[in-house]
Amino acid sequence: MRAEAQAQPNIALIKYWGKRDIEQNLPAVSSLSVTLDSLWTKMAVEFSADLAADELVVNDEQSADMLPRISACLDRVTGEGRMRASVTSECNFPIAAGLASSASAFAALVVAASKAAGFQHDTLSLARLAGAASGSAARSLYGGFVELAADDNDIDLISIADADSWPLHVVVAVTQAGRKPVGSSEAMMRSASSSPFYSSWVEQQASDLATARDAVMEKDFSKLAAVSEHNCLKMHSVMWASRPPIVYWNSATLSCMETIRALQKAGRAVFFTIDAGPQLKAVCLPDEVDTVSSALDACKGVERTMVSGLGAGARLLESR
Ligand code: 2P0
Repeated sequence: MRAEAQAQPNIALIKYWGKRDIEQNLPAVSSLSVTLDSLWTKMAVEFSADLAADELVVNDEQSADMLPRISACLDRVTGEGRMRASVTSECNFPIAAGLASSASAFAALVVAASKAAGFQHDTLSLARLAGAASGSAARSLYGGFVELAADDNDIDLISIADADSWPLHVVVAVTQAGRKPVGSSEAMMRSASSSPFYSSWVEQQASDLATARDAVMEKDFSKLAAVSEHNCLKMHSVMWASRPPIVYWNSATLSCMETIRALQKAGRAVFFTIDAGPQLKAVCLPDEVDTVSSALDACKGVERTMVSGLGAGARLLESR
């Protein structure tokens, strides 16, 4: 009746931006991500006949705003008519700030809920359940380099390379840890309905994905860097050209980009990516971590940096 699971966020190198089906939360484009190891969310789920309503505690505080999405996700995992649940979450990094906290949260939630309710879902089924709650969460069920294929009626997932097959590191520069002004779902819908660049974005995604997949297979850092930065900037161009525009960056985000450009000019193996928030994520080879962290720490407006290697997919911690 009680189970606890852990999942780590993932960072998309080829981005998910846009929905094919809003009701089922199916992505309009395929994506490719890396699962992190040192940032994590733990979720404990306990079903009880004594509860009158679902409860959610995040980092020791009641959290009413996320509860409807959590309850809907539990309904999908167990079917309706379930017992009410007490859900307790712990997260070691800023929430709803463009750091993929919903990805690790829903990935951990489906694993814990499935076990607590006595189901034996396979990983793909769990990924689809997580993806229905938050598109990027499906990828956190898997470790290492993960590809999410957006097919006509559902999603498919595959870990294309293990975390230890190519030990890339991610340095996250936190430029503003507060909650983002526009949620991803709303921003994606606005992009699809008003950005003149949206259809080109969708059309070009298969080609970017193929290039990135080849780069991972060949461990070709320059190739992965070029396609990832281009894909990221295209996604943000779609947003900037929406009406009203969606601009997640701040001036520190731009300073961080300039810092990465300077490191690249100096021959360092590093590239950047930016999601639905003002934080910059620098992806680099292990030898470059100290240099990249120090350079980003020195950027005006950077509150802190966090370093992570690549890690495993969501997993059960305990159940009883
Ligand atoms: C991604 N992002 O691929 C992209 C890049 C943000 C920018 O997936 O609406 O929370 O819940 O399915 O997964 C963030 O959006 O969106 C996201 P929903 P989600 O990581």
